[in-house]
Amino acid sequence: MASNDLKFALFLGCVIPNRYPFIERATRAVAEKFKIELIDMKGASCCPAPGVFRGFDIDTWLVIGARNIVIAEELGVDITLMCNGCYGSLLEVNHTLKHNKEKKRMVNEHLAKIGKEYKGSIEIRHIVDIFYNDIGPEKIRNRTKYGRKTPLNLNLALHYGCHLTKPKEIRPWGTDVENPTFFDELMEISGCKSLDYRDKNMCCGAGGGVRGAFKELSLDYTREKLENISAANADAIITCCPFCHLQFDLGQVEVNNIFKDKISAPFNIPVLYFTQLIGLAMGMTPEELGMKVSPDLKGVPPFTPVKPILKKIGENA
Ligand code: 9S8
Ligand code: 9S8
Ligand code: COM
Repeated sequence: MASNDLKFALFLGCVIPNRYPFIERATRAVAEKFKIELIDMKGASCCPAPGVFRGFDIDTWLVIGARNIVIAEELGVDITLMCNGCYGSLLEVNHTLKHNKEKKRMVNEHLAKIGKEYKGSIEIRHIVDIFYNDIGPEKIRNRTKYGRKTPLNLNLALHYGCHLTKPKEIRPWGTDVENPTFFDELMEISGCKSLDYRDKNMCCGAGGGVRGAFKELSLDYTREKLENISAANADAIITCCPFCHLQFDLGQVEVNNIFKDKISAPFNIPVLYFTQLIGLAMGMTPEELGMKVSPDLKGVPPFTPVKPILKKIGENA
């Protein structure tokens, strides 16, 4: 069977295991339904984050990235991942090392100290790429058609995020990355509509080390995005990157505090990772998709409640 074709090493990155484990939960649960086999990467580290490490020292970024890629090379499978930043780093490290002999030699000199060698034998694939190009929107729509008694019928504000689409030359999305539609196509399932909203392709504000270094500035971007998203009357924000997810989810609470004099009313827009939406459309339960939190647990995500969505689609909130 073709199940073997969809076999990948799953690169987790830092934000999902540390801050948003439900993204992994939901993605694994939905991947299983589509017979995507995900293999753990023992010993994987930070990718390292493109907006941070690459900004300081390119060679360090290349060596750490290569070390992660080698883990999957040894497993003999391509890498898939759930974060745009990890995608940006590993994809671009891999591309650089496949094309630059000098850098490859430098990297392998370092890796030799731990008995490893970068070969350049695998590809790096965002999980959106797997769902869009390997499985395809039509198959997903077919699988979701009979998943629920009633369609979801939600108005969605999608956020692509910067590193998903750019630089376009080494990404699988075609040429028009200023107005991409692949993620919209993927999410228009179960009666859902992907809304046009002002400056849809603007950064969430978090990336490039901005959240770490200039929190208020980064949240001002988020405020602007939230204003545009709420003007479009979105029922939910859909992400494909845990860092964007954090910035919209936790960041929404922060925006409501920091900018309370600048905004007309506090925002309260549920944020879903895209595999959670696919799962809901397929009739999977909120529990299976990591959408239920015990009321006794404090300080765990989501910080902006997803209850309004669950209520709206008739799930027990
Ligand atoms: S790893 Fe460390 S900080 Fe992060 S999540 Fe995504 S980018 Fe890669
Ligand atoms: S975090 Fe995720 S991909 Fe980035 S740089 Fe601009 S947008 Fe949000
Ligand atoms: C954003 C990653 S997803 S980084 O902050 O640009 O490194």
